[in-house]
Amino acid sequence: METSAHWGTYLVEVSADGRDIVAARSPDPDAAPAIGNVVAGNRHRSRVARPSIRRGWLERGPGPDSSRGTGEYVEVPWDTALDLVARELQRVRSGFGNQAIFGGSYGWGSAGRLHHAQSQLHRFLNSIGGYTRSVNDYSRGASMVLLPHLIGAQGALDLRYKPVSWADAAEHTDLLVSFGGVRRSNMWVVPGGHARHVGSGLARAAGRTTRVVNLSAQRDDAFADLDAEWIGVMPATDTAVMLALIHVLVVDGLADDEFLARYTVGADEVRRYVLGSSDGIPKTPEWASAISRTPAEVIRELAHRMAARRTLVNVVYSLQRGERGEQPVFAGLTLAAFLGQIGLPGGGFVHGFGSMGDYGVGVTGPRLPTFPQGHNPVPDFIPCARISDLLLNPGAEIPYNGGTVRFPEIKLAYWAGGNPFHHHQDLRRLRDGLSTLDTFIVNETHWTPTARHADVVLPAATTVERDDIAAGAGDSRLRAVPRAVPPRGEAREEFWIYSRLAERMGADFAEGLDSWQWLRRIYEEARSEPSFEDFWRDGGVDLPQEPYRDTVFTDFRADPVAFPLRTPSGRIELFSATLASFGLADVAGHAQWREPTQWWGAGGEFDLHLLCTQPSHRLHSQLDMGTASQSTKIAGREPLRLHPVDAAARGLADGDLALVRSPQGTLLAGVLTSTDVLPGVARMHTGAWYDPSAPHIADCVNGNVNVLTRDAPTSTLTQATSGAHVLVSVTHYDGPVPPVRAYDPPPLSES
Ligand SMILES: Nc1nc2c(c(=O)[nH]1)N[C@H]1C(S)=C(S)[C@@H](COP(=O)(O)OP(=O)(O)OC[C@H]3O[C@@H](n4cnc5c(=O)[nH]c(N)nc54)[C@H](O)[C@@H]3O)O[C@H]1N2
Ligand SMILES: Nc1nc2c(c(=O)[nH]1)N[C@H]1C(S)=C(S)[C@@H](COP(=O)(O)OP(=O)(O)OC[C@H]3O[C@@H](n4cnc5c(=O)[nH]c(N)nc54)[C@H](O)[C@@H]3O)O[C@H]1N2
Ligand SMILES: [Mo]
Repeated sequence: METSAHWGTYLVEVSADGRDIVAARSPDPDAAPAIGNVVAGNRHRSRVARPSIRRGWLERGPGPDSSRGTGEYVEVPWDTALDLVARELQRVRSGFGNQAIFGGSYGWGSAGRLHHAQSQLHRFLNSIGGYTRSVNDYSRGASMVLLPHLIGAQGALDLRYKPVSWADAAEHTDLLVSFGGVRRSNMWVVPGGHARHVGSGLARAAGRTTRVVNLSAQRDDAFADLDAEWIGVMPATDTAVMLALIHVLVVDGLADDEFLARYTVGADEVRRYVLGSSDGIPKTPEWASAISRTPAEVIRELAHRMAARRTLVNVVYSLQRGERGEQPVFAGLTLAAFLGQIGLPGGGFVHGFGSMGDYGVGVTGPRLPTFPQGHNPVPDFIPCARISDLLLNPGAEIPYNGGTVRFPEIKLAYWAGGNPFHHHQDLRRLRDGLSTLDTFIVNETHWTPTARHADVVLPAATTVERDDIAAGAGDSRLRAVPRAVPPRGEAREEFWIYSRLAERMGADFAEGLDSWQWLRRIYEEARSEPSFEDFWRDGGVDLPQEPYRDTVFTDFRADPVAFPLRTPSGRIELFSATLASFGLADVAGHAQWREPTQWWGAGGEFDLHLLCTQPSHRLHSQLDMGTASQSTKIAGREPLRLHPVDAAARGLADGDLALVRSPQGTLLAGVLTSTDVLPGVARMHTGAWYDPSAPHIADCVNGNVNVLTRDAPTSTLTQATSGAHVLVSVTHYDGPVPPVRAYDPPPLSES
């Protein structure tokens, strides 16, 4: 039977009694290893089997509680749990107003179009009067705020959905200069899943005709088939290299002044800045080399190569998940503008080659079925990465995108389809934030650390346990995703949960339909043929593969007056008067280098720069207990990869346990040495489940990087996560070895 996840479409085999998934496989040679997590994960002891209430909350009632995350749960019948939740929502709503409910929000959940956890939760909360919401995402939260100022909101959207395609690159691009490489493992994931993995195949094809240059701290950020040239750049210093490339273009007469004059505003401010006339510091390759450790000659020579050929500048998402994360995006776009190839086939700027499997597939898709969320009358919102700030500082105001956001007082958070103990930074601080709540409700498939901090945990069915429809942007097929096995234990579809809650609260969530009728409805609202019956019987319908011909900038290049960008000037804003008018201390009108606190030049005790990257063998934290994910662990924990020279200096060898420290916290990791990473840099994947079971040894003994990261925003403009980078110190751990308890359910008793 076929099923679909964000990590792809694959086949599952069901046991003879029909209850269990016993095998999962894909014939696709580019299939994601994460498929290998599903069999063990779907029936794992960490599944939430019954509605569960934290004993402390059950006995003492709602209220702030710093013991969340410890203690036992009482399993109760569904009716009891739903009554409690409905009554508590009613108490908060009538006593404090709907803005006191945080519609927790962020998270990748599962891939279906109907059983999309957040759409379901948001529709339910809207049906009872709304909630405080979050905006933007953890993926490219800084770019989402910055780019509309530079290329217009539509341009920023088009850059995501209609970028220069891999096919354009294969045909036209001579040189792909990629800051952050092109990671094959990241292309295994597509939001919504794809029928076939095409991203890495398209990248491989482009690699045959296009010279790829990987500017990164890791050699294997560009996957082997691309035969890329590696230029080492210390993390968080790319902006300096980009400015130096512009400096060379200007000084050596290689900048495209005609393009700059016709299509951009602000090139003069940039020229003055890179030449040093505005701040006394010429941004020469020698200057950048002292910051990035990239040899000056290499920078100079690269600038000349870029100007001589059709060149595409790529900035991967991770660069903007750091302090002042908007700057490498701003500088990358500025560099492409100085080359003057924006809007030419295969030239200009892209922001996401190698970050997602659907980026650059080159196909526009039809409208996909969507579950309507209704209307939220509550105006309050936060940029999503400010969740701890919200909970810890009710009433406070923060700057955001030139305005201010005021934090309402939150009494109750309801989370579904996301794992803040995976996605958020500084978990100690997050725990403090969650302890301020009166009530924390979580729908989960598994006893994740987030579920273990909740007061009420409602067990949700997984993708293989319900009927759904799946497709991603630019997909080749809209798929029927039939239920393969019954829900585990007493798990239910969230549709069922919200229908029952809404009934209790006198609200209308379901409009009198059951989930199967809704499946038909959202299908029929999006398509008239084939009929829903035929679609379901055939297991799906092929979608037209209409290639788009480049991009945001093609029409604009042809005629910037007839097709202006939707910026104040109608052009690309290399200097944005709007940004400058905000008067922010940390973001100017043009791209700038300023020293972050998290970089090698900071010096001091925390002497390794840790990259926190996307995990190859799972999606974020999902199914970390699964076979594929566990196969990557070292000494039973998340690996810490570092250069052999750095390992030797600390007395570390492959397979050892390391204690990793930052000012925020400590963790245990398994040591893996590699010359694919620059000296001074270390790498851990995100997504190991938080394990605080031996606090005398470390805050997390399983290797969740977010005990180390800082809860500091990218900037006062964007307020996004800076979790990709943190400075750490690493020592050999030779104490008693604590067991990993992250995947054990909490103590449970029956009511
Ligand atoms: N330090 C650091 N941290 C990072 C990043 C980084 O670079 N560095 N990257 C960030 C990025 S880009 C992202 S996108 C985030 C991802 O953060 P998340 O999206 O929060 O991470 P997931 O592990 O995918 O969480 C999804 C949760 O939904 C649950 N789930 C699955 N299906 C269902 C369902 O049907 N219903 C319900 N109710 N639950 C379901 C899963 O069990 C899982 O716990 O992490 C961010 N965190
Ligand atoms: N297998 C798998 N694939 C995924 C995901 C997953 O969980 N698993 N998550 C998906 C999601 S939600 C997202 S948002 C994307 C994220 O996509 P990205 O943000 O592109 O992914 P990362 O792996 O965080 O970073 C890619 C590379 O950037 C490099 N890098 C980090 N910081 C810097 C820097 O300052 N300068 C330079 N030059 N390079 C740097 C790192 O070496 C890293 O290997 O991935 C998606 N793909
Ligand atoms: Mo993401």
